[in-house]
Amino acid sequence: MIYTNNVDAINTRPKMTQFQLILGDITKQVVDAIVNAANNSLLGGGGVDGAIHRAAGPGLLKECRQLGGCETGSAKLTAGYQLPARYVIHAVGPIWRGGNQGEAKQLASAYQAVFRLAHEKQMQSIALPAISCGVYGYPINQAAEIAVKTARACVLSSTQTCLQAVLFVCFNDEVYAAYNTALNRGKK
Ligand code: AR6
Repeated sequence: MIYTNNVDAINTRPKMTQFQLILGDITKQVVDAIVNAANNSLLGGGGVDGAIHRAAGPGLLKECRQLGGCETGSAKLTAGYQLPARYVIHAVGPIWRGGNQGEAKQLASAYQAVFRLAHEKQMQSIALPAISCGVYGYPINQAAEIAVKTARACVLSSTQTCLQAVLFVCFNDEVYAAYNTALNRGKK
């Protein structure tokens, strides 16, 4: 089941960028790009990465093999193949090692890289999972704060953003609650 809750909007003249919170599966989202929580190899894995590769079909792995991997805190773009989304942005977040190994900066950097690519391709809508919050063990409340704060800053700093919708896609209630808190905290 998918619950949509329009939780926030940022006035990025001349258009509004709307932030939406969704409980559901990112592979089903009809947007310009879905974001993958990938690893440095970009050759697939479990979690949301596995789900995206399964839904996209073998063409995605073939293209990923040409990319030469991706550094932590960066992102790379591919086509979406059999997904409803036109593109996949493969972002690599940090593995949680207790919080004193630069994880917060790396996570913010991964989100910034996503927004740079979205801006370059003049995307109107993107869907993001909770990068690093599964296998990589990042505490969800801290990660949600970083995701929301960085997304807001990226949208606000771009004077010509085409982004009209930023979807935070939460796979379970705990993730949803963390994003809900983070989105509400930043509201004035
Ligand atoms: N839609 C939306 N969110 C999902 C979905 C889905 N279909 N499936 C899982 N999630 P994870 P990471 C959520 O582990 O922590 C892979 O093996 C999940 O509940 O996918 O960045 C990669 O290849 C969690 O909240 O990514 C890397 O090796 C969030 O997505 C490694 O895992 C991220 O969990 C990356 O680990």
